[in-house]
Amino acid sequence: MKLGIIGLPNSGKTTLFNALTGQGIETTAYPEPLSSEAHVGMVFIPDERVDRLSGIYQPKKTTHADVMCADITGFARGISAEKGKSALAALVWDADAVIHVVRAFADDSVMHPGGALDPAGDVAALELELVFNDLELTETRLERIENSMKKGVGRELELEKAVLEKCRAQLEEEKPLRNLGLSEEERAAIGSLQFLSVKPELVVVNVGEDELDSDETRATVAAIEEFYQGKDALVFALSAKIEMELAGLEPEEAALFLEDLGIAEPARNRVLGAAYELLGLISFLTVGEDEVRAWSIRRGTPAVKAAGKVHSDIERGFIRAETVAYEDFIAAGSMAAARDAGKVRLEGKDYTVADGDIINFRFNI
Ligand SMILES: Nc1nc2c(ncn2[C@@H]2O[C@H](COP(=O)(O)OP(=O)(O)O)[C@@H](O)[C@H]2O)c(=O)[nH]1
Ligand SMILES: [Mg+2]
Repeated sequence: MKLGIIGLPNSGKTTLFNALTGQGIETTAYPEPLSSEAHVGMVFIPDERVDRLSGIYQPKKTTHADVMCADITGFARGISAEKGKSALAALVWDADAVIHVVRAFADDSVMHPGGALDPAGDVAALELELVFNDLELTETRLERIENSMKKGVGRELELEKAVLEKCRAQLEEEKPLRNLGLSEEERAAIGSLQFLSVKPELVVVNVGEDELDSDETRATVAAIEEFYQGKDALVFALSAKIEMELAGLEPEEAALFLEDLGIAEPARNRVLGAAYELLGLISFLTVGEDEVRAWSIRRGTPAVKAAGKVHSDIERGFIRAETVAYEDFIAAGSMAAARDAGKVRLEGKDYTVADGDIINFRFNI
């Protein structure tokens, strides 16, 4: 699973990347040169449950769930026309979801590629690049399908053709595909095409540190929310600069800094929680004296596949998943008490793992 950070130059992508990954990549007040090299890092997903279980078990090792994150450089207005769709697609194609950073901080020392602050306009401009990419892709594919059908082959492509026509109409109106709200079946029909404007998006409105809670910020967020219509997209306001500073502080210092700013917790936690959800991921937990750990799986994953995350031998030799919901475990106070209360279930291969399940896999090889 991979998150890609996109945005116009100087919107604060690298700053946010540093805040999320704890890395210290150089940020620049001038647009970075166009390059296909993304900065890549792992992001740990904050999870209070892991911290609490770790407090209870005092394991040798505590491991949070993680996802890969890439700071993608090279986006600019007009890039789809200038560099062509393959260049654009190459930048983002392997991201499962996108964090789209929008500049809303005023700072004369940081060049603004559009000349002046215009967060909603910038959002529309970048989405338009994705839309152009997808429109070209749609037209090329439709032409192919129509040619095949003229020759009397490709009847199985009827559904794909119908979905593509729907997509074309949407894209011609310069609207992203994610707003279409395609069904699972429709998505599957066009699944082989690398559409960009269909990827789920977390839009981060990067505001100045004194604008975190202002009317102007709320108005900007509302305008951008209207653009996305809540379909596979969430909009947050934060200050990437503050988040990056916070990420570099010791916990006590960070707490003081937050107090100074009048913020309850770093936006990082909310952003990552939301990103995790957009990726369609949930966590199950394993506990013990050696390790307390969160594992990410796609929502809907059966127990036997979840076992495979831990080890392929456990998947192969799967017998049962001894499962207790995190809340039940905490309410009972210990594994023994949870068992006495009848809260520890023995689940089979096909059991759909739920977020927060604490699982002990029984297996035999
Ligand atoms: N004042 C202010 N400056 C910021 C903020 N976020 C980023 N910057 C500055 O904007 C410039 C561009 O940031 P960078 O993360 O390199 O942008 P990128 O081109 O999107 O990767 C740098 O000088 C940052 O220090 C912010 O929230 N407030
Ligand atoms: Mg950058």
